[in-house]
Amino acid sequence: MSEVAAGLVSPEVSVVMPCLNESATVASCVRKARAALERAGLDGEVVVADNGSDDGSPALAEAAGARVVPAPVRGYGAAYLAGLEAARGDYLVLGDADDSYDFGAVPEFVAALRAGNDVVLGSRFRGRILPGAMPWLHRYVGNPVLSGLLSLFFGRRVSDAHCGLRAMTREASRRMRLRSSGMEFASEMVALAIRQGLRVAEIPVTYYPRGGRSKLRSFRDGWRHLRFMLLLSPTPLFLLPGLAALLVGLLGLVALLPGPVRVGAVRLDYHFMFVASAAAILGLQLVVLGLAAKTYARGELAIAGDRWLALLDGHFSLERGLLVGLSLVAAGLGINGWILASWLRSGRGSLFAVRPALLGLSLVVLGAQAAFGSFFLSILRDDPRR
Ligand SMILES: Nc1nc2c(ncn2[C@@H]2O[C@H](COP(=O)(O)OP(=O)(O)OP(=O)(O)O)[C@@H](O)[C@H]2O)c(=O)[nH]1
Ligand SMILES: [Mg+2]
Repeated sequence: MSEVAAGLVSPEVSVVMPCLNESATVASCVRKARAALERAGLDGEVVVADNGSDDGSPALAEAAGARVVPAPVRGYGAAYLAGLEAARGDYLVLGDADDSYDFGAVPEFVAALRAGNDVVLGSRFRGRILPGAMPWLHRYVGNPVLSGLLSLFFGRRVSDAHCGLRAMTREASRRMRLRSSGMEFASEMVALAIRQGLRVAEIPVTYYPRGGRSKLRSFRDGWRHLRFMLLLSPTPLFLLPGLAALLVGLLGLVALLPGPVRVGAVRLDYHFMFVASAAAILGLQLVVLGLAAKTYARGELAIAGDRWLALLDGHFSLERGLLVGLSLVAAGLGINGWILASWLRSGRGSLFAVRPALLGLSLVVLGAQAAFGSFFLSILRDDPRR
């Protein structure tokens, strides 16, 4: 038994595989990874993280030369978290135990880490996808859409956010503090690497048809990726749609105040003013929620450097928020008070001042939202005992 296998010295590379009932393939994956390490003269170990196989996979993996670690919690991410915890290498290479990736590429990933990258992602879309390896729903819808959203939300183009063959340094793993338990672990690693400004590279890889049965459930796991990304992205989730709705709503309210507006052959009237009012109110609601979510994220998730928060830090105070909010309420009440007064003065006859009344009502609601929203943001931002 070598010193590495005996646990006396830390190996340079750990190849970590999550495994759930992969008896058809896990041994061959372990052997391929070990052979690749040996060929490249790399000092390494193979760690298989299993949490519930009942088909003898762990024993097969061990016989093929892996160190098997049991993961207490179910799930792809949970298996990786246990595997990474047990891994001792400075370079960590991650890959499925289903023979869908060529572990012969391990040295290439290690070389990319040695070249200074913190995270190296395989890309099947820049490489090759063999016939039968990926169903069309994943190939043309799921993967491109989710990878595209991840690129958009997190600000860096990645061509294949879910490739199962990837690598990172131990230092990057420590900094990211990954914790997703399901398939969204793949998205988490890419998203956090980008957020934390780590050096991310892509290497084209080939995707082979897997042996054994897939553990991936398209809709459940697709949703887990999507919800993970949304929960980390208040800007596209709340702020951008909120600002757009607020702007369109306010413009509509102002434009329709004097009377109907013609846009080409269409006449926009009251109905659209109601829509505009609702849009403005909803928009401000979303903006407040977005700012609250960002404020929370700064404290809880230690995500700094956000320009919206910088804007809040520079310009927001509870008093200013209240001043703006209460001024809007006063303006709205003023408009509706004036309408009421003229109605009373005219002998309470028929009343038809829908446009200004709707503007007034909208201003009251927007102002109240701004005032209460300011309190809420202040609760999140300030210690009241200061
Ligand atoms: N330990 C453990 N491993 C899991 C679990 N779910 C999936 N895996 C393993 O994680 C790897 C990826 O799962 P796959 O079913 O291959 O998912 P996929 O690669 O996205 O889908 P396919 O393209 O169909 O292979 C495989 O090695 C699985 O055995 C789990 O709950 N626990
Ligand atoms: Mg797979």
